[in-house]
Amino acid sequence: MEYKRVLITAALPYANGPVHIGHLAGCYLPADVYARFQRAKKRDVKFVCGSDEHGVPITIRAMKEGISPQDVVDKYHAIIKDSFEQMGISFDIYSRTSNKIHHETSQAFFTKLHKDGLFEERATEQYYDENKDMFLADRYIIGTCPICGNENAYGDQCEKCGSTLSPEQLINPRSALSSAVPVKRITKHWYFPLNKYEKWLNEWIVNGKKDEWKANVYGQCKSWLDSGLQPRAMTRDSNWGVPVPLEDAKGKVLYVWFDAPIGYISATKELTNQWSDYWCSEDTKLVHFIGKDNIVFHCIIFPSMLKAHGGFVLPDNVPANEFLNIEGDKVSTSRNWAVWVHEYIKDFPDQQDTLRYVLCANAPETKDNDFTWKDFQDRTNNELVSVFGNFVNRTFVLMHKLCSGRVPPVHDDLVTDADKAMVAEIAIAKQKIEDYIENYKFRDGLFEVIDLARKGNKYLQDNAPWSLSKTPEQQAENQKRIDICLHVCLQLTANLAILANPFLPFTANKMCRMMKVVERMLEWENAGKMNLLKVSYPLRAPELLFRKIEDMEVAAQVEKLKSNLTKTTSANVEQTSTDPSTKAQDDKIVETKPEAVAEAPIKKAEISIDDFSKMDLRVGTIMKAEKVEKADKLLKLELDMGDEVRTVVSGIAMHFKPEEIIGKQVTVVANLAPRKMRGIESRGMILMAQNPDGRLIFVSPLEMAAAGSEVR
Ligand code: B3M
Ligand code: ZN
Repeated sequence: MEYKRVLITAALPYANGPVHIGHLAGCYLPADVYARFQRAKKRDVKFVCGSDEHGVPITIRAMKEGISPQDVVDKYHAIIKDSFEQMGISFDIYSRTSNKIHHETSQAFFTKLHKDGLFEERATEQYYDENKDMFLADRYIIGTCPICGNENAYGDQCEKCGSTLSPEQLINPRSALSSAVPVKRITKHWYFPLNKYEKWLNEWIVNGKKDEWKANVYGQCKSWLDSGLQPRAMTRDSNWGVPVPLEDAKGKVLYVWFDAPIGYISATKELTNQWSDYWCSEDTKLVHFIGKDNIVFHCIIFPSMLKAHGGFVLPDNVPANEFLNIEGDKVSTSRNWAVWVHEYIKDFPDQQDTLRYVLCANAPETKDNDFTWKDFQDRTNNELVSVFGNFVNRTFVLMHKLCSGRVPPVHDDLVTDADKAMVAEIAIAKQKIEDYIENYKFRDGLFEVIDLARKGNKYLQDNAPWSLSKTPEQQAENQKRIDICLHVCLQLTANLAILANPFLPFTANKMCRMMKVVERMLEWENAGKMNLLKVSYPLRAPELLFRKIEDMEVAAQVEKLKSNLTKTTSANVEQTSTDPSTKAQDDKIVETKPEAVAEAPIKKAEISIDDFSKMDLRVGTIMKAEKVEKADKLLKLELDMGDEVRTVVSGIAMHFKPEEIIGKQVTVVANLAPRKMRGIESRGMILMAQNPDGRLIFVSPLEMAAAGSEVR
């Protein structure tokens, strides 16, 4: 269907720290490429974003830095906004959820649902700090981990052993704010009945969207839906956030994942009076760009909220990316293992497109990917500089030298098939790039841009105008062929500017300056034309489009990463993106039973290396675990295998509680023939070590490995 408008959102980053290149690669860069392309297609585009300034991540950061939450958001909002601007992320608005308009919009949304009688009110017991006079979010409760004995485990997670916890599991719980022993108090909250939307969501996602949405996105939605949805509290006890707009809700704020996505609507309102044309009309194409940890909120919870409210358009697509690791290790803000965008800009001034290029060429579109400084150097030097930059530079230098600085004419009688073939490639590339971008395959699109420049280089090399002009006489004799060749190369340069523009906007602008054309030339419909530069039109001298990255710079960056690395302490708080206060909520607690004693190990017959290499061993990350009904020993696991999510049924239920093992990395025999257990198809087996006392231990990589990594 043809849409009238394109409404593009990018996840609102928490204003509790600066943004790093993983954020860029995962969400903001693809969103920007898409937005720039849509604008170049002259579509009616709004690209909205802003800082997410509520929730536990902010208050935790405030506690850590010893400043107020307001100071935290003011500080990081400014840094984040500036980083995006510097990197050319072309939001139409970058707002913030502390704005009045957002408070009003999200409160009105809540009020509408409340008036419609949608919320269920529930009273539950929660930990309360009597010294501070407040209820404690899970992250604010510290105690001894029941699994590993770490005395500084959080109410939602032990950072030492990685177990997911709930506050009730902590031994000797204490308040992180005052160290007081918390007491239990009854508190009332408003629950959104997600369960009532299950049927509709199934209809909409499973029967409707599966072919369009990326496999990782669809897979996560499906597994949430399959395990059944529960009502979810949409309010919290806190003094930081959007106050719940009800009489009997003193000291309560909207749950951050209730208010934050409404931030997309408030930002659009702030941007234009015509906001409802975008949000409330069926001919808007709404696209949410996010990271994979936000999938459930954008595909399940927010759409249900929109549906419940009524009158809003639903997302057409949610192209979530996976994660970008750094130098082989997972990004960790608490360990400071990250490349910060504001620091990159300082270290590499005017090299924005270089980073945009590398991050897009290596984007974690279908699986987690790794960023290394060496790869940054290689891609810059071997692709941007040697292929794209080199082609444009050679074309300009030769045109100045052999065609007196003006666009040479075409001499029809001397045009060859090779010239025509080169011209034809431009239209082919245009179509491919367009299709790739429309389908959120930005890496493939960018590859086509470089490939076209590569073809330009080859064309130039084959014609070698420099070898036709060794003496003035020879040049005079060959001038017509020289003209044709450089005419084609110059028109190709103009076309490359158009095709590269969504990806490399700074470069496209420089090229416009060199060609003395206005930026309007960059409109997409102009791609494929061979008269973008008029014959005899004088052009400027070439500017350097990209520069080489030196070995020294690579070494310095790697060194910087390593020396910045801090050890995790309990005082360090990960810049989590999913609100930690709710993590344990959807997990079910399972009783463990006494463990069986292991049998003596059996010595097996010797095998050859070939026998061994038949096994495809992989690292998988446990994303979900649940008991299999009527089977005491079995757990059904969902494993992130990098490019797919797998279901494996494992006989470890007597040894582990499902909620303890979420996030653990395990070794999987990935090519084991599938088999059905209790009606569930198990695809693979996980490896366990067994202690003499019968205890089972996961065979896990010592350091976090990318999901799907081969074990050899
Ligand atoms: N702030 C999580 C994140 O920064 C959250 C996104 C909100 S999008 C409405 O990844
Ligand atoms: Zn622990």
